[in-house]
Amino acid sequence: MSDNPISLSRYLIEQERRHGHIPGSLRLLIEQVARACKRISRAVSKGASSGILGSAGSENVQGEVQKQLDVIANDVLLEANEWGGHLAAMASEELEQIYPVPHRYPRGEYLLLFDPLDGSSNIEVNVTIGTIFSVLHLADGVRDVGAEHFLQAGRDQVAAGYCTYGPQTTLVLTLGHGVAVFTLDSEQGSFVLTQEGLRIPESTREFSINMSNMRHWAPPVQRYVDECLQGRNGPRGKDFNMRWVGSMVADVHRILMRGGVFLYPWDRREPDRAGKLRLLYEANPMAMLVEQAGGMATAGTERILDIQPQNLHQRAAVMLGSREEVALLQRYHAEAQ
Ligand code: P6P
Repeated sequence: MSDNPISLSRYLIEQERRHGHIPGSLRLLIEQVARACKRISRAVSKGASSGILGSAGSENVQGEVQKQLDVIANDVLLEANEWGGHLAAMASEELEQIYPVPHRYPRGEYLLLFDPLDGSSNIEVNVTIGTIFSVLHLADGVRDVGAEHFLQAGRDQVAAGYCTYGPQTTLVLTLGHGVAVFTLDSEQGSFVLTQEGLRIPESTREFSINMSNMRHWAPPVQRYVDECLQGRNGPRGKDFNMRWVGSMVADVHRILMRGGVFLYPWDRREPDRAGKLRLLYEANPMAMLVEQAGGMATAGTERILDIQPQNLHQRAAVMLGSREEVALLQRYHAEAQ
C-alpha cells in the first residue's frame, strides 16, 4: 500500500479536475452511497453476534423472503441518500414503488437504484454478498418524478458500482470512463484506491453458471456449456473450470478481477420471465462495469445496455464477462433464431 493512498474523495475530485465529467452533485452522491455501504458492511460483519441474521418475517416485491439485513441495508441506503439534495427519487429491489425524496428535503437531478443486499441467501453461511447500485439522470423539467422516469436503457447510466462484503469490503465504480476499485481501510474507516483502469481478459477458461438448471436452459446455452465441458478434446480446444458462488457481486467481482463468463440465462421454469436477475439494478449496473472494463454483456442477441425497460422490476437474461466467450454465446443465440 502506498504511503499516501488515494481516498475515494480525492479520486473523485481528481477525476472531476482531469476529465470534468463528474458534476459536484454526482461526486457527493457517490460519496454518500459509499458511506452507506460502510455502514452496511459493519452490520453484515457482526453476523450472528448481532442477532440481526435470519428472516424479517416479510416478503419483498419479488415474493422473496426478506432477511433482516435486507431491510436494514435498504433503510440505510434510503436514509443516507434522501437528504443530500442530489436525488429526485430512489428505487430498490426491496420496494415495490419508487421512493421520491420527501418534500422536506431539496430534490436533485439524479435517480438512484439499488439492490441493497444482493445474495442475501448467503448471509447465514458467511459467503460474500454485496450492494449493487446504478445512477440515472432525471429528464430535465420533471416536477413529479414517477416510475416511468426510471425506465431508461442501461446505456444512459451516469454511474454504476457495487460494494462487496467479503474478506475485504471493496467498492467497484465506474463513472463512464473506466473502472476503479477501492478497498475499505478498516483502521482509517475510508475507501482507498487499490486499482484503476481495470481490464477483463478477452479469453478465459472459467465459466460461472448454476449447473443444476441445465435441463431448463435454451439450446444455445446448452450448446455453449456442453462445449466447455468437452474441454480440450471438444470444439473449444481447451479445458474449462467452473465457479458458482450464488452471489452475483462475488461472481462478477471475480470476473472483473481475473476474467471469466457469468451466465444467468432464461430457463423454461419461468417461460414468461426473461431470467432471474433484475434489469435495472442488477443487470444494467454490472453490464456497464463489464463493458467499461473491456468485456461484453448480452441478454442473448441483444446488448443488455440497449434493452428498453418496460417496468421497474423486470428481469433480464444475463451473460457477461470475457469478450470472446460472450461473443460466442451471442452468435449461438443468433444462429438459434
Ligand atoms: P441461484 C442471489 O439470490 C441472486 O439474485 C444473485 O446474486 C445470484 O447470482 C443468483 O441469485 C443465484 O441464483 O438460482 O443460483 O440461487
